[in-house]
Amino acid sequence: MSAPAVVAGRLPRAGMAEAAAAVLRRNDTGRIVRPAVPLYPHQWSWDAAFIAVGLATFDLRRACAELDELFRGQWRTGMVPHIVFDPTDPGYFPGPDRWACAELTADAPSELRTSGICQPPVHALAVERILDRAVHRGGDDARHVGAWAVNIYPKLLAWHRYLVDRRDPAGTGLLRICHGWESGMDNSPRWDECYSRVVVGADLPAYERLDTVVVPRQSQRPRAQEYDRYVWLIEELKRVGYDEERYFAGGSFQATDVFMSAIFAAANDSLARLAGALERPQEVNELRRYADTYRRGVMSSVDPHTFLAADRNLLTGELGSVPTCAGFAPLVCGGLDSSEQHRLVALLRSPRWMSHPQLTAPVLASTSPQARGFRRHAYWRGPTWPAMNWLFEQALVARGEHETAAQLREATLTILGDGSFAEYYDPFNGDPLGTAEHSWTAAVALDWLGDEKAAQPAVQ
Ligand code: 9WN
Repeated sequence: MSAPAVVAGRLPRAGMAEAAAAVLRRNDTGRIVRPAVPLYPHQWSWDAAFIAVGLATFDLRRACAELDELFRGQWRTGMVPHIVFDPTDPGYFPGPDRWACAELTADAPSELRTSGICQPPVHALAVERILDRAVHRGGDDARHVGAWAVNIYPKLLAWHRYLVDRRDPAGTGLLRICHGWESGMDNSPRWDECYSRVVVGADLPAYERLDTVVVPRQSQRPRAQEYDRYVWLIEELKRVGYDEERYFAGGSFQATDVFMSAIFAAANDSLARLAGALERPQEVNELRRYADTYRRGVMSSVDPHTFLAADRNLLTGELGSVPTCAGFAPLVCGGLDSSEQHRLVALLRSPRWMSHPQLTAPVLASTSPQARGFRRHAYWRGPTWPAMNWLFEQALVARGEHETAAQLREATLTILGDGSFAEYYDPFNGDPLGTAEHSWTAAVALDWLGDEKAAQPAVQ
């Protein structure tokens, strides 16, 4: 399929779904849909879930296969690694040799190579969304998806149990992370304070970045000093053989992640519904308990002065104070009473966020445009990410905030009308940033534009 012509620099809405599907097809190796070529040539954990949601709009079986492929990389502990490497492509740093997971722990799979950290658990949300579409569509494909769900359910359950057991052994209701990459918002100012305490060892093995070759505008990617810290943390993880307990006993980056915890609460709701459909009452109770625990954890992180949820540096006890989109985590998991929800949505719609006078359209910037550290081009420090807008749009629908959801959806689709399907966008003028033809951007556009819109939002 060739991409439809861009009319006067803007894609007509009708042609956008076709163009987005063409992006996914171009990024498809036949086995995985790469996030972007050549910047991200492997399978990333949370990208794969968004991508599967997009694929489901035109090829349900392919959507299932995408998640199956990701779960082939699942560790014996249940962890779904943040990258499952394509053995044929050496074009990403840090690659499998640098992670050396299988060499250092028997928990990592030996038949394929992965990274040794994880990303937000959006997978159960994606599975439920795919199932909704399948039910809506009916026929053979729906039967296929039904059988597939039975098969993927225990893998999802093992993944959720991993997060509870290893990322929150004290049962606080907040998941802890060992690397900013685990949050999916790598370079967000959420983590500045945590990273400022990471001292890079003199014995950091030399390395060569590949991302800055592909995205030559350095201002759009993390800085060298930041990258050194990211890569150094891998060395720390290697030294403890990727053992979570040993890492959290002394590792130099340790934080609770409110956004990941909120996603986890919502994902447990989704998985509990699937467990119910599969008639597994004990697991329904277990998963509902997790959902409640993590919802409560997120609520306990809400700063009463800013109304936003805050991450905590576990090494200093300090709460994050920079207003980033992650602060709206309570919308993702639900649980606010109506006046609290009203207040949070009013903040979202205010000039600090979606109504900021310089925004080209009312999107959600990764960092508040009014924040001191806001940088409109810098990675996770200001630009808007369509995939995050989609997640929050789904959450707003689930919370009954239809008007704000529609505003966010329409604003994002307007920006996407340039046909670039970029990784992220300058929220002040809609310029595409990072890499073009990013799969999760195309995927969320497809979900929004899907003609058979599933009845339920992905987040419920
Ligand atoms: C590191 C693939 C991934 C996304 C992350 C995004 C970015 C990687 C990088 O790309 O992270 O994992 O090299 O910057 O921050 O959210 O999953 O699209």
